[in-house]
Formats: sequence, C-alpha cells, structure tokens
Amino acid sequence: MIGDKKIVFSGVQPSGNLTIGNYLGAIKNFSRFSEDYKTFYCVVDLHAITVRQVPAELRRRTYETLALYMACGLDPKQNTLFVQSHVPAHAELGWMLDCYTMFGELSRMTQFKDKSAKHSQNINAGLFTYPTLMAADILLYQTDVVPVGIDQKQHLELARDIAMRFNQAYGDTFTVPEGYMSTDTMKIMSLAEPTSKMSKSDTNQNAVVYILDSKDDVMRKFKKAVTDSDACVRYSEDKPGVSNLMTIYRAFTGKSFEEIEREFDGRGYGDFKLAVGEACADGLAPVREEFARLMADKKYLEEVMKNGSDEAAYYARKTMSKVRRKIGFVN
Ligand code: AQP
Repeated sequence: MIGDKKIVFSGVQPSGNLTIGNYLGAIKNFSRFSEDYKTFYCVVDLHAITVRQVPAELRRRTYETLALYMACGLDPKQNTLFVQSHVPAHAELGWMLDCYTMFGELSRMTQFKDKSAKHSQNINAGLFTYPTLMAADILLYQTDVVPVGIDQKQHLELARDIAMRFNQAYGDTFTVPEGYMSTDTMKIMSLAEPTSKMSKSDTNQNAVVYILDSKDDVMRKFKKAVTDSDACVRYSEDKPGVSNLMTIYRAFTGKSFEEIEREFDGRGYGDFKLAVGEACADGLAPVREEFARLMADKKYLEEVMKNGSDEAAYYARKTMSKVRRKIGFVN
C-alpha cells in the first residue's frame, strides 16, 4: 500500500511497434486503475535486449512507447511513467532473485521455449532469466495487482512463487501480487494465423495490426484476415479466425457476441471484415493523433521520464534497503 492505495505495476517492451494485442490486452486496461490505485507503468527496455535490437531503433521506440502510454490515456500526473533502465534497482533485485529461482522453473517457461526456437542463434542467458527480472520489476514496488495479457500468466505465477519463497526464508518482505487479465481481450490472435498470438515481432506484416497503422493499412489487413469457408459470423472454438475478429470488434464497439452474430446474420465475411476494420481504425484514430502531438515534444517526454524514474527510484530504494538487510549485506 502507498497511503491508502493498493499498488499496480505493469510494463511493455519497446521491442517493436506496438500492436492492438498490446493495446487491448494490456495498455487500454492500465487507465482503469489510475484513480483508485497507485500505478507504476514502465517501458521495460532491459527486457527488450534479450533479443537483438538496433540501438537507434530501441531508443526511438522507448520514446514512442512512453508517448503511446500517454496517448492511450495515462496522465503522468496520475500515473508514474518511467523507463526500466533509469532505475538500476530493477537489475540489482533481478540478480538477487536469480539466486532464489530454480533452473528447472525457468526451463519450464513456455515463452523461453518459444523465443529460443525463434531466435536459435541467440539463446542468451538473459532470455532464460527474463521471468526473474520480471518478478523483480513487480516485487520492487510491493505490487498488489499486475494487469497483463494471458501470455504472461506463467511468468506471473513464478513471480508469486519467488515472493513466497523469499518471504518464507526471511519473513514478510514482498507483497505477493495478483494478475489482472481482462477476460474480453486477454489474447488477441494473429490475423494470418489465428491460432498464434498477435506479436509485435511477427515478420508477416499482414498478421499484425499496429496501433499506429494508417486507416488504409488497417482496412487492408482486416480484408486479408484469415477466416474459414463457413461464411457464418459465429463465435466458436473451431472458428479461430472469425472468433478473433469478433473479439476485436467487440472490444472496439462494446457490442456483445450475440449482437454481432445478429448484426451479420446472412451477410458474408466481406461486410463483417469491413466493419471490424472501420471500428478498429476509428477507435485508434484519437490515439494516433495524440501520439503525433506528443512525439513532436521530446523535451516534455524526457521530463516525464525523469520525474517518473525519480519517483519510482524512491519506492524502489525502500524495498531494496529491506531486501539487503534481510539477505545479510552490510549496509
Ligand atoms: N496478442 C496479445 N493479446 C493480448 N495481450 C497481449 N500482450 C502482448 N500481445 C498480446 C500483452 O502486452 C503486454 C506487453 O507485452 P510485452 O511488450 O511485454 O511483450 P510480449 O508479451 O512478448 O508481446 P509481443 O507483442 O509478443 O512482443 P514480442 O514480439 O517482442 O515478444 C503484456 O501484458 C502482454 O501480455
């Protein structure tokens, strides 16, 4: 707790252009907490270097991700917005928690298996210990709630296990966090391969809708989206393409699946895809406009980063002093 408020932490990697998966699964939910919780939203650049990044692009995307947070409605006066590498305690606690995390636990992480398969030339130790750094991010702020997409559920479980293990060894040190997964949009799937997650690092540009895509691009991508030969708009596990489009349409319009099925009853997929594209492009338009305005003022973004990291570092220091004392380091 900070004052009488519970604590929320979450982060997004500046590892590519952000997708509507990142938006609907994570960032859009962040602002739900701004009023009643003390919120820390971080651009997790240390995580991004677990796969190779072009330095100039990483720098640009770090600014962009921060600007997107704000364009999606996060006011820096109400939320602590900052960059992970600006608060060295993340890496420090990450190392300490590495020593309380088992090799077997990390070996079971499905994201590690997926990413090692995808980046077989660069299976580095950071990719392996990524979940421990994520645990450090969360535990550093004594976080109560972590809003994430369902792909992060396993990592979150591990963070809870590490917190409980540490608390058992040294007495109450960390708050054990809970995940918050918005059931509506916890996993947005690829438009080209609707059984896989939509991912910002996907090389197939038609599979992914980016938050900053132009309306033309959004419309074109939805037009090409994989569906099935059934020509019936119905939500069903055996219709992953159509169900994914319905999930996206529902998120942007607020309509229920039943309403959507009624709306497109007897109409082909062509009409449906057009409507999904329109709803998505219209929903993203204000974000795009605000993003452009913010990116034109780099000084302001730097001021937000600085204020955010000063505040985050203040709370991080409190946890670190407790952790150091418990472990037995000389003060
Ligand atoms: N497709 C998705 N559906 C719902 N939520 C999603 N998230 C990501 N993709 C989807 C959520 O977005 C937050 C930030 O994700 P991240 O940047 O930490 O990395 P990620 O989960 O690895 O996302 P990507 O897009 O797949 O990145 P790359 O391609 O770089 O690995 C998280 O809360 C995540 O759940």
